Amino acid sequence: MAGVASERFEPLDWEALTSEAAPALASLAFRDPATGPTSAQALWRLFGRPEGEVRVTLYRDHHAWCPYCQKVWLWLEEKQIPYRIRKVTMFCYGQKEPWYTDLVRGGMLPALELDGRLITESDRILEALEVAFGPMGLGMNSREALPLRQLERQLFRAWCQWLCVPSCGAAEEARGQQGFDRFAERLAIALAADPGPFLLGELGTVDLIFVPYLERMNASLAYYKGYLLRERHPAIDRWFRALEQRSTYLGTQSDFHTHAHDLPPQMGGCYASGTPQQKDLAQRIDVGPWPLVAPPGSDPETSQGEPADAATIALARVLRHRNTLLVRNPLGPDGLDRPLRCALTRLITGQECPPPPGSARGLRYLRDRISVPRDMPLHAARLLRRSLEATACLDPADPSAAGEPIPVQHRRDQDPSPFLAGAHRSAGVSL
Ligand SMILES: N[C@@H](CCC(=O)N[C@@H](CS)C(=O)NCC(=O)O)C(=O)O
Repeated sequence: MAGVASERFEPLDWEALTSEAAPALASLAFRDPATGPTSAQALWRLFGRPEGEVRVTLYRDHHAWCPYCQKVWLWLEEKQIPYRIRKVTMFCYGQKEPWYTDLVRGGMLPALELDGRLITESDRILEALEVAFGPMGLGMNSREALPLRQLERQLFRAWCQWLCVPSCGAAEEARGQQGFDRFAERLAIALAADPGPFLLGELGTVDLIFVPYLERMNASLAYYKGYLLRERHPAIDRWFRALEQRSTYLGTQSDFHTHAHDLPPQMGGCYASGTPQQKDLAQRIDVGPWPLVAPPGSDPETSQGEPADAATIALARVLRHRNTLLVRNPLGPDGLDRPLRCALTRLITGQECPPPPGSARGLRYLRDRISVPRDMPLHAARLLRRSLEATACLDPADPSAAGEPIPVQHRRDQDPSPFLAGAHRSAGVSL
């Protein structure tokens, strides 16, 4: 047995890893981005219609970080309107494409072209879509929807007031929370007024208007305040659970880690309460383990279990960008090649595979930059982060070495241009 204990487990080579990923690659190819389930990588969504019938182009951001884009994106997916997607860089993570600033002065997102007419401002876009293709549910300008849209803005302001204004201690934090809970409770009452899980009966535009910021509130308040929105407001949890039954929402849904780190530059800062519960939850969101709340409590991030193909999907997505990931990493291609194969071997086989000394910071750099849904779905990202972290912990030289910190003023570490240039091109897919 002594011989076995001292044996070093060799990582799989790239060829073996590629064949491990074959089933996921085949299933991802089978799920044609133009016609399959909602996917952040798609550049066309045809829903079985010919390209010639496409009347709509949606301009949205590369990383799926823009909340105003998400509601338009979801609307088109729910209504199955054939559309083309053109992706644009946000100021916080790179250089805005000049063709886009030529089209939209100021470069704000989203924008949408409908029958050749350019429309900006997400609510104007939704109105134009409702006119062209019919309302979803009661319609966003119905008498019933208008007060709910107002409530969405009130909740948004209360969230900003709590999250984005530095507080001078526990009393002010408590006031921030009370201000937020007041409007969250109103939403819960509106949700409870109807027997179904959605506002105003069936899923409608007004629900979609709530989606982007409720998702971001859920994530950011957990990370920065240790506050669990879904646990605190069961009607809101029921609404999320119903959304999580829909492949449309799952295709656009992000996770706590992504939002915790994409919001600060977009919001001009997010402030942590610093309580023990907050610190503990933030640490878990960054490093795991998942689920974030141990059973029997329910997972505050998702009601969906882990799909059987989550690990191979994560592997397939890394392989797609392997060269750029190696070049962009602080360890460089030679430094990261073996540690990354160790982490991917662990992801696929479960086998611990110690990386060479000095690898931990490169593995953690990558762990911290997996973005959901841009790169892969939530469960695949959890498994990949877990394997990267577990492999970093086996670094024989410095197992606790941190990766480069995630910037908070900007996210130029997430500049998409090298990935766009470096990806093996496949039709209809970006990143
Ligand atoms: N009121 C606008 C707000 C749009 C907005 O704030 N867009 C942000 C992204 S979330 C933007 O494009 N900022 C410029 C950038 O980040 O590049 C709408 O509803 O469409």
